Amino acid sequence: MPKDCGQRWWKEAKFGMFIHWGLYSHLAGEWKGIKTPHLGEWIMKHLNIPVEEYEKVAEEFNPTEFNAEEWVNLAKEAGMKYIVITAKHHDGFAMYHSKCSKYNIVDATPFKRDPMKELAEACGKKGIKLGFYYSQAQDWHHPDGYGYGPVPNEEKNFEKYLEEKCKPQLRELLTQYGEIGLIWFDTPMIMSPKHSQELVELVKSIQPNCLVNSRIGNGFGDYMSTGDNMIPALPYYGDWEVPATLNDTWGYKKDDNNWKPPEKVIKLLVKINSRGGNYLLNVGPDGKGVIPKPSVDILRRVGQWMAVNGESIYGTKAVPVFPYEMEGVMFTHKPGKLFMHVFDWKKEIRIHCLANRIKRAYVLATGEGVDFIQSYTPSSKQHRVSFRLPENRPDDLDSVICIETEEDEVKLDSLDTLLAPWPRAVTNTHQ
Ligand code: JFZ
Repeated sequence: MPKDCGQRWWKEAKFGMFIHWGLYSHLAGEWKGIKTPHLGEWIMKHLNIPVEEYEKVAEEFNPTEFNAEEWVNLAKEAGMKYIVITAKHHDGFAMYHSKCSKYNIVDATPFKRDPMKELAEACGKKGIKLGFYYSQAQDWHHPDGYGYGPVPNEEKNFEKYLEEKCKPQLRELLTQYGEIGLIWFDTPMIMSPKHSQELVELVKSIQPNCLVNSRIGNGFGDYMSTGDNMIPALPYYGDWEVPATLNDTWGYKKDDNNWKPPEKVIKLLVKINSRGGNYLLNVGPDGKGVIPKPSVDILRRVGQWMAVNGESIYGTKAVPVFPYEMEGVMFTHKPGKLFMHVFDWKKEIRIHCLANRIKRAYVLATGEGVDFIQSYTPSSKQHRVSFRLPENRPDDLDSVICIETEEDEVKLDSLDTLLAPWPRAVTNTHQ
């Protein structure tokens, strides 16, 4: 990602709120008594709802309990620094007042309000960056959109859709809602490199600092969006983000209550950050504009932890891979500080192969000093440090010890020195 200060905010943020909200939220995972077994926002496709019938859902969609300030306050309370909301998902319905398609929340529903306008104002007031999710290829409402109706995609005029709807709507989103932090494109499908490049240039021509994610397609974008809920196995020394659900759907489904508990969310946040990534965690508001209470409760508990331990998350960078696996402990890092996240509190924690010179160690939440003994064994060429933890842990989910080091970077011993070359005598005798 360019090191332009205008885009550094994203690298510092580490934690954002994804919001999937649309006509599908009103259906809540069910259509004419049939429950979709798949993602809530894909109900039109998976239950084969004809466009003419799905359109009529707009006549019932009236999210009168929507409150932009409440949503932004929840993101802030959770410690999230940015919001990405579905301006138009694959169903083609615009959740803002679009002039180029009457198929939008102001013109087609009894709600008549523009929630993106209200959200933009609330984000501006609360210092939260706003991004828009935009499905640039799939559009199940425009006759030339990818995935529209029964017509084979190769028989459509995709360029016509791009010129008539996709590009005009992107211009609307980038000129009518103030500063936009990022456009979160999704499922490029048949987009050519030329198509992807044109959309990136369109975004940057209007708001040069607006970020674009990699799902614009064809290798373009300022950072990589991983697969849904997928975490790179090792530190990935680039700019990347994990889009993730709190339960098993993005769009609201009234029967999906498979919520990730706060301790799992915090562990995922720490794991993703430890490998250098951002965590974009989703909420799926219902058809009345209400974020499900379990989501709210989970994010509030995560926020309590973030309020005390946010220093161990914001602005962190990837930690090199320790040579040994460690149970119940993970690390995040910023120059001169290594944050040890202790999930299983105990009297003593021993860390092998940390070669840094430690200046001091303390409980991040309280500042209480933590005694430690460092040692080095020349014969094994390995460092070892033993931390004696206070009796009481500051947080039952994740207690953070800050280890201040002389060096900015994390220094680790290598196991290579122990992988002695196989004695020649036992090499293959058939050579
Ligand atoms: C897409 C959407 O289809 C889905 O509805 C949701 O919005 C999600 C965030 O994005 O689903 C994807 C897209 C890409 C991958 C997986 C699911 N992928 O690259 O693995």
